[in-house]
Amino acid sequence: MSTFPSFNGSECEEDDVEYNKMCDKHKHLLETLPKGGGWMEQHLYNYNGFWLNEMFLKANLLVHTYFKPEPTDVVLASFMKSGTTWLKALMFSTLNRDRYSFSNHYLHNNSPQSTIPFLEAVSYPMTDFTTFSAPRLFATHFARTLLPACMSSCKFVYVCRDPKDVLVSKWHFISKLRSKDLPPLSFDEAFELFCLGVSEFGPFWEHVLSYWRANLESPDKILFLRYEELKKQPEVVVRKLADFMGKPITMEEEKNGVVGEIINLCSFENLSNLEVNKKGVDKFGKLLEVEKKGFFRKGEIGDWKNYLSEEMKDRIDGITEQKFKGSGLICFSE
Ligand code: PAP
Repeated sequence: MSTFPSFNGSECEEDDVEYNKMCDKHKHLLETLPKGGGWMEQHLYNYNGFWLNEMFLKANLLVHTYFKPEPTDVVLASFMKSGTTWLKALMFSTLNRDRYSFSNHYLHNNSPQSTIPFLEAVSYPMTDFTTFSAPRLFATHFARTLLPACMSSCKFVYVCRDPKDVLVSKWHFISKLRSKDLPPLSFDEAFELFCLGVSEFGPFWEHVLSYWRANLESPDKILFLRYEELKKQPEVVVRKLADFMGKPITMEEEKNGVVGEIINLCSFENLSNLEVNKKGVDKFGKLLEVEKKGFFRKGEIGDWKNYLSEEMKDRIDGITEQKFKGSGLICFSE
């Protein structure tokens, strides 16, 4: 039994009728869905209110067709660049704290990305996730409403972040992944697209709201976190994560400083300085490779101040205020 995957699918018949039907649907959707300007590729497609590229649209159909959730699953959900890498490391090391010593840890030799598989990275035939031990951990950037309804039996950890920092982080990240056939995406263009909601997995605000509404409906099923609170009070969040994943920190562990060990192991300073995270690539499915160091940039709150004019800041804050109005969600005030 393994907690983390090899990401390889098992063999199955080539003429899988269901798969072919799904591919036809994918093709039809690409021909008919509304298109918007892509960050990585030329186009994004608006699927049920959210913008996906061709690969992520296919992954979404695969998840709907083949993914079989378990009530014990814990899914880390986030909009891109909101703290996923950090949460992957924290959730994995919190859940598996009896399995690895902090002086010789899995994360010393393996990237955080390898700990929890992304649902967006699934391909056909799908990995046999039934071999994973419970609770299985998954990650996703899909909005809650794009996931199968039967996943309401799972638990979700949702992490959100100030959209201004998300935009800056995403622009840096995507600039490196952008197709060489396209001209570079200027920050001004990225800003405009982001404000219009045209952004992989976006609109940002609807994404946050999709999980916030689910959180209001079933508070025991969703742990709603903010990158900023994690930066300010990591120990509070680690204890919450441990409780939520069904493995509370014991008195003995508190005495032994386990919470501090987890925080230090997963800190930006520690992870970004490990050799394993400085070289090579993380592979996501068959089509996407990302340089490991690309997941670590500054890891700060408020870097947007170096990129956004006062007018740009006011525009994003205005959209946030208007979209979150009446939802109970607190805006990002930094
Ligand atoms: P993803 O959507 O591609 O998975 P994600 O991990 O959500 O990316 O976000 C990356 C951001 O988290 C980067 O922010 P920045 O561009 O503003 O610097 C990255 O630096 C930051 N990050 C990664 N690991 C950590 C960490 N351990 N602590 C704090 N921030 C981190």
